[in-house]
Amino acid sequence: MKLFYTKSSPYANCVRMLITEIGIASQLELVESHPFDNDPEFLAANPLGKVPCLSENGENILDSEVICDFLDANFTGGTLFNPVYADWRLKTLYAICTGLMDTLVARRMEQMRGDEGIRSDFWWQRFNLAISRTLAEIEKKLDLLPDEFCILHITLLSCLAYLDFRHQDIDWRVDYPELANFFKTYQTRDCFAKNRLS
Ligand SMILES: N[C@@H](CCC(=O)N[C@@H](CS)C(=O)NCC(=O)O)C(=O)O
Repeated sequence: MKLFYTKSSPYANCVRMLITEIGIASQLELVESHPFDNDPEFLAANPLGKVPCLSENGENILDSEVICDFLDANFTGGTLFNPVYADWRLKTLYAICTGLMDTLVARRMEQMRGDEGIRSDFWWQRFNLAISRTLAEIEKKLDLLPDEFCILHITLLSCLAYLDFRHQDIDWRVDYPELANFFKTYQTRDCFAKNRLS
């Protein structure tokens, strides 16, 4: 199995963390492929031109959520997803976390547009408000997280790490101390420590 990824992608980071968590690194070939390089093999695997993408026996699997679900189902019988699939509240919390990741990446793209002098104040403001509302909502719902480590932990860890990596102007630890505690608790876990964003 071949995984196209970048070290800077929070989506790919979820997949990398899951691979470490379930101990299947030796079964995957990791191919670092920056989407902007438009590598033909990568574009043939994912016409959307986005990482991550998993290729397996001529079959391409995307996006990050589907890849994580596929690997978890095939190698653990669903240990990391089952607790979420069993509870609609957790499914919703998972959707909120993946939605937060989308907004954080959209804010990053807006930063890059800023480098071209075309940042939109309207969207910048809108993303900022969505991010603060969503972090507050996740903090309120942290108690819902199952004791057993699952895909929700991975996704939330990846969001918080991405905040530190690309959005250092957002002082989330001050405004959301429970999220800071969560991060502190899990940042030493192997799957996180071995897959830093860079
Ligand atoms: N929904 C996708 C999103 C993937 C995504 O947007 N990846 C970004 C990197 S963080 C990307 O490859 N962007 C390149 C582009 O949009 O052209 C997933 O969960 O995998």
